[in-house]
Amino acid sequence: MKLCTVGLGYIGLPTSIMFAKHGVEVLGVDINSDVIKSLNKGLIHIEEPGLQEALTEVVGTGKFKAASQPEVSDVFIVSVPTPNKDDAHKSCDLTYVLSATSTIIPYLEKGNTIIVESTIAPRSMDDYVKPLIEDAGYTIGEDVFLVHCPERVLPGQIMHELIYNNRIVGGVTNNCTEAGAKVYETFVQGEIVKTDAKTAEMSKLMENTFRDVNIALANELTKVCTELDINSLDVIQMANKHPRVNLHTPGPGVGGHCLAVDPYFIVAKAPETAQMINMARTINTSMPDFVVENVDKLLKGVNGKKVTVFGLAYKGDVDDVRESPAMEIYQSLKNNDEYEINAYDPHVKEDFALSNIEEATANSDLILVLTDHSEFKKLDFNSLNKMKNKIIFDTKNVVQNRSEEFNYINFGNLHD
Ligand code: SAJ
Repeated sequence: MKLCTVGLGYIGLPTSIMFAKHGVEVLGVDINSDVIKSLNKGLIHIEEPGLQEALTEVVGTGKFKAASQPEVSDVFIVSVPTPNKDDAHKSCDLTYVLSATSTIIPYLEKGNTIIVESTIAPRSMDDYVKPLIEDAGYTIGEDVFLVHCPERVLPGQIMHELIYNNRIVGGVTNNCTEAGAKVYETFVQGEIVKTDAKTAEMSKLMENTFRDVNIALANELTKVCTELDINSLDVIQMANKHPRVNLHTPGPGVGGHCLAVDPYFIVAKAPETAQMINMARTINTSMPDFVVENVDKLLKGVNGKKVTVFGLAYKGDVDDVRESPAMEIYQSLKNNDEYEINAYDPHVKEDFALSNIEEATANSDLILVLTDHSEFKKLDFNSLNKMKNKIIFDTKNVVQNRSEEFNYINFGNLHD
C-alpha cells in the first residue's frame, strides 16, 4: 500500500510514521518547507514521547519521506487544522480541509480511499467534502471511497494510543466504511468501529465536549467552594469515592487545540439547543480571570509585585501553547503595570520563556503554577532562595513537596 498524508503536525506526523513503521510506503506532505527539510534529515519538529526514535527508524528504512506535493497513492489522509471561524458562534473553519482535499484531486485514481482525520463539524463530509470530489467527476463509493476517521489520541501518549485506542470509521457510503476499515487494520489493535460519516463526526466532537463539560463542572465547583470556604479538592476526592461519580480536575482553564475548540462546532450548528455545551465553554474560558483575581488578592499590599509563571504549555510535559490558558494569564498579568512577570517553562521554546529556574524566580513574590509539567512535582527549594515573598499558587495541584518557608496555596484553600 502507498499512502500520502497531507498535514504533518501533531497528528499527521505520528500517524504517517506509524503506517511507515508497519511497512506502508508513506509520503508526508506539508506546506512548511522547514518541516519537510527537518523530517527528511530525520529530526522531529514537535515534542512527543517515542516519536523521534520512530522517525529515525522509518527514515532509515526509507519507508517515510516528506515533500511539498502529493503523489499518486492508494490512500490519502487529510490531517490539517480546523480552527474556529471568527463568527458569532465560532463555527468550524473547513478552509484547510477543503484546500488539502483539493491538492490531492489531481493525483486521484479509481479505487483510491480518501480519509479525513481532522476534527470537523457534523455533516461536513456529506455537505462539503463529498461535493468537492464529486465535482471532480468521481462517484463516491464506486470510483473512490470517502471516509471520516477522527483522530482520538492523547498528546503525550500518541504512539501508544494510535495502536491501542478504538477507532471510529465513518464512511460516506457503506463501501467507503469498509475501505477505510481496511486501511487502519494495518496497525490498530483496538476495535475498529464502523459507522457513517456524520455519526463519526458527532461522536468525536462529543468525546471532547464530554471532557470540557465535566471540567467546567469541576471549575464551577471550585468557584462555589471558594465563596463558601470549602476545600474543593477534598470535595472532589470524597465525591469520587462514590462508584458512579467521576468529577474531573479544576484548573486555570482548558487549552489545546481540541477541547477549547471543538465544542463550538456543535454549538454553531444548533445554537438555540446546545445550551449546556455553550455554558461549559463560558465557565472554562472564565478561569484565567479567576486565577488573575486570586493573584491580585494574594499580593494585595505588596509593592512592585513580581510573579513567576511556571508553565506556559496547555498541559503537562508538552511544548504546545495553542489556546493555552497559561499564555492568556501570562499576557493578562504582563499587561498590568502593577506587575513584573517572568515565565519559566522547561518545554516551551518561546523567546520569553526562561529555562533557568534561579534566574526566573530571583526577587519574585509568587510562583504561579499553571501547567502540570513533571519538573514541577518536586521543587528544589534551594533554587528558589532568591525569592522575596515566598508564595506558591499552584492552580494544577502538582507540587508535591513542601517547605515551611513557603506559603502554599492551591484551588482547595483559596479564600474570597
Ligand atoms: N484539563 C483540566 N482538567 C481535567 C482534564 C484536563 O483542566 O480534569 C485541561 C488540561 O489541563 C488541558 C485541557 O483540559 O488544558 C485539555 O487536556 P486533555 O488532556 O483533556 O486533552 P487534549 O486536548 O490533550 O486531548 C483531547 C483528548 N480527548 C479526550 O480525552 C476525550 C484526546 O483523546 C483527543 O484526541 C484530543 O483531545 C483531540 O485531538 O481531539
